[in-house]
Amino acid sequence: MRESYRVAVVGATGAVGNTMLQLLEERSFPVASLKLLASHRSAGEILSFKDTPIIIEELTHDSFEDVDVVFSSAGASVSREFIPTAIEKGALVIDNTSAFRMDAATPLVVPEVNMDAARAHNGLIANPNCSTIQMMVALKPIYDVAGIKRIVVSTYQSVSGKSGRAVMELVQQTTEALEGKPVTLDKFPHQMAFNVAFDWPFLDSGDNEEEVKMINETRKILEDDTIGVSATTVRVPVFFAHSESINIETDEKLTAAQARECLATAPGVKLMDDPSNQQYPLAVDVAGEDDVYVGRIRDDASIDNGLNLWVVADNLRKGAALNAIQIAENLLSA
Ligand code: NAP
Ligand code: 3JN
Repeated sequence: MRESYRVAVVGATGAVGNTMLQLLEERSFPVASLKLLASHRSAGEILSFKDTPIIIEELTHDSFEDVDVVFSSAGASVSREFIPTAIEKGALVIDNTSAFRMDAATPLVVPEVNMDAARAHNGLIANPNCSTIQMMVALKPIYDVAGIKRIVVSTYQSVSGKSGRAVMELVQQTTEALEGKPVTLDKFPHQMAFNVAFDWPFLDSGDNEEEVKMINETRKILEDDTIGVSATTVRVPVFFAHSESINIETDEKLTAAQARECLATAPGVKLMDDPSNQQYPLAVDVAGEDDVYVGRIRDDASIDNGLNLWVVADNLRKGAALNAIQIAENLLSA
């Protein structure tokens, strides 16, 4: 690793961008200089990094002069427009959006799972969707020892996955609903307070975009086009951390006890599986944590090689900013 790097954060004022700044500081990422980039709306505002105020700049094609590493999270269309310029200027870009995830020339990386793929990059590495990342961290150790034929996953996704403003809208809706007033609908298509809802654009197939991301990204990361993935993604009135109920069919028999043993030492995984003592991962406990928590591991007696797992992770940390920083740390230290 060089002594330090000139870093730019695109989307610095957003929920992911904010977490990125927090983690760069927390993990003592070797930052020589830091450029905070956002839209014209927040240009001129000030954010603080290591107690130093930094003025937010409007993102333009000139933003990447003298930048070594770019962390980008301002939406897919912004990435499509600006990342090619950043690469051209010689920066290493870690992109948190869906813009290039399925591009054959762009590695899609979860460090605990397929860090080797990152090393073949052409200046750009894509961070998977948050729901895919936590599922991959939990399932790769099982995939390696027993193979996986099919995954059936249902998610319980927190509102912070949508945006910083969505978090504020749930606060507002909760107050309104408790006061018996009509709820404000701005970011959400439905009432989110006291509700369980679907929150992503639907495709002609009936799947929504989040479900298709989970399916395609899983196959790309595992480099396995034969694996079956059935996903149902759901938004719940939780602020931080996504939970997932995952059912798998393995190639070789793996009992729940063997799966527990396998996950106990897996990188990035925290096993929390003692239901008789009420020990299992809960979103409120996992929010703010770095590991992917796994519990409620059970044999699924309805098929020969079936297992059930409950997987929870902080979607803004491991699901987005932390995964991106870990990719950069790994590449730069090589
Ligand atoms: P957010 O809270 O709404 O923040 C959006 C950020 O993008 C803000 O900093 C905003 O700046 C900036 N931005 C918007 N339009 C821009 C433009 N034209 N030029 C420059 N900056 C612009 O959203 P978020 O939750 O942080 O998510 C941001 C993006 O990250 C998402 O769209 C998604 O692509 C990605 N994401 C990925 C994951 C994952 O699963 N890995 C999870 C969540 C999000 P202003 O403050 O100036 O508007
Ligand atoms: O909804 C969530 O919990 C995660 C959302 C991620 C997201 C939101 C808007 C645009 C993405 C993503 O990371 O796939 C995108 C996008 O980049 O397409």
